[in-house]
Amino acid sequence: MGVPLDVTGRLVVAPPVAAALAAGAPVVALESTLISHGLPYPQNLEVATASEAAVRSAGAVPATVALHDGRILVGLDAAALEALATAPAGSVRKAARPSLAVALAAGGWAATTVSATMIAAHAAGIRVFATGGIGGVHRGAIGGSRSGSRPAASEPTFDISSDLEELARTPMAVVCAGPKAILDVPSTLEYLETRGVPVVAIGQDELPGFFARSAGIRAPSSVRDVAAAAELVVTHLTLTLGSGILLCVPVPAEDALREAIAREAVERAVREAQSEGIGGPALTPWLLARIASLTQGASIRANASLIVHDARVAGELAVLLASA
Ligand code: PSU
Ligand code: MN
Repeated sequence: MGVPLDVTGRLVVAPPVAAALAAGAPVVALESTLISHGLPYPQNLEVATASEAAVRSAGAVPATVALHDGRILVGLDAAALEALATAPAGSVRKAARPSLAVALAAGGWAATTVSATMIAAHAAGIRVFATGGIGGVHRGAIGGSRSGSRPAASEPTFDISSDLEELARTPMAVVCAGPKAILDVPSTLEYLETRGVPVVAIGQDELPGFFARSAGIRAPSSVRDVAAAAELVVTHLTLTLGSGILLCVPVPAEDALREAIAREAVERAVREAQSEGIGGPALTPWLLARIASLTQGASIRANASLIVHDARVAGELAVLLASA
């Protein structure tokens, strides 16, 4: 067809992001599925705007990633953020590695998950990315579950997020508040270990638990602060192993859900999703919305707070890496 087969033809890097990258200045990629599918309006727009502001206040340039009319946008302006946040339910696709081509071919707006955002950010030359919680091994994906339970009679769903494979194959630092608590967290950690992804908690020994400060298990490794994390990131990326590195910071204490409250809501939502036959890419948004209603909005406060906090920490990390 004579079409150049290269992602750069699809990539549109916003001028402030391109300028920062050309100057070696710090840049932080942000994803957009949490805007379109993870949080309701208006909290989604507030979080998207506050995350960009948090990256800027740390001294870095934010680059929110989304797809529009066949192009991969790295860096959105205020109008684009608003378009994503206010689009009618169901009108924005959720683009992950397996659905990236379909979403580009379909045109219109699509939001990028962790996997698709990593692809875009890496192609643009960005080394730091902040999200809320990564996707992982869903409860029941491998039959029984090591986090909570699923009826014993159920067949394995094999629902394992493409986020994990992306972390295994794309070299960048991803800052999150831990794997989402809706997942089988121990199995998610095992998967990441098998695929060679370091998982590092910052500031505590316990793995952050997304809605709660702790997942109730020890993190595979931990560092004292962001400066120590930056050193580890440099060492990891210098090895050119090809994999990313996952940095986990706990949700700010004032907005965290109590562990027991979070666990109860998560387990009930997972049971209901199973009995209602919810699965595939719709599962994560469905669970997050159901938990929001079960906790009367407290989970949204925690989710919003941890996303903005992750963006700030990622900004600090990017600044340290730019001067390393
Ligand atoms: N973090 C949040 N809310 C979200 C997500 C992350 O606080 O909605 C999104 C990310 O885009 C992540 C996706 O990649 O959820 C995981 O979806 P799945 O389980 O279908 O792979
Ligand atoms: Mn899935």
